[in-house]
Amino acid sequence: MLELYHASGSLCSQKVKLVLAEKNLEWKSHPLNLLTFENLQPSYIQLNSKGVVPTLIHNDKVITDSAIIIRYLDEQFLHPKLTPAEPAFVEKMSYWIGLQDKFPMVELIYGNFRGIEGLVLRRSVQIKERLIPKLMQANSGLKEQYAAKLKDVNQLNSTIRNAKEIESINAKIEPLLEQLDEQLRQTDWLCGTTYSLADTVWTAVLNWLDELKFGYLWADNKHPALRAYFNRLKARPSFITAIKSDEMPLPMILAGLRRIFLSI
Ligand SMILES: N[C@@H](CCC(=O)N[C@@H](CS)C(=O)NCC(=O)O)C(=O)O
Repeated sequence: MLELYHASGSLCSQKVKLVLAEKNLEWKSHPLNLLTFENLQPSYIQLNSKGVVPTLIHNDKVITDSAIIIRYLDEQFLHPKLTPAEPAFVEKMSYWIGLQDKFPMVELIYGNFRGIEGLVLRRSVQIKERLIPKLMQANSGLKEQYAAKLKDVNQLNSTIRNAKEIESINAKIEPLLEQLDEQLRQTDWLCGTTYSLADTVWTAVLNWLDELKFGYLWADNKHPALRAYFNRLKARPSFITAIKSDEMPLPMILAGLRRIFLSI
């Protein structure tokens, strides 16, 4: 039995959901509401010390971090294999996953989201800065974990409030897309002729960039190979299952809005 702690719309959860869908695996869903800070509750911190989604449970084993989870799933569930057979392509897959992992997507999302969603996300970070010290005080056994979380949250808040830093993160998107485009002019998928874990990771990222209105970077005649690739990714059934149907249920949205704006 596979169990996944995840959140609707979360980039890192989507990477795992894509792999589960590609492999047609059944899983038990434990949705967390990040807007009511369920991920910061002591019971979840005990499972995932960083208080982030996703977390996978398989045969009583707890696995955290999306890059580790997707590799684990590919090792445990062989059909279809999402790691290329040739060592050179395996190396390439690690390169593409690592490149994405190093890119500050959280800062990019929190710094660029416009409208009400952006406001909600940025307010949630400020609320976390006040909430975590209280949780730390009430749960002395988890002091270290909450202290580390608070540091991360303070860092995130300082980055997203700094327009220059967000601008400099944004300026790194196009060179990244150019790298992808160059590869995709040579091969259909990032690691050759077959779809791999690298493609699942970049599906979630490109979709988020599109949501954040960076899709113009591969529109028109810019990066045509990347544009065709994104269309191929969107045509896969896994995209519908893991991303298009990944909407936050209304009661969760309302609970989140109440928490963020009315502190209830
Ligand atoms: N490196 C981790 C990052 C996980 C992560 O940052 N998850 C975000 C959602 S995409 C989260 O849980 N944010 C809530 C929070 O930090 O409070 C992974 O890939 O699993």
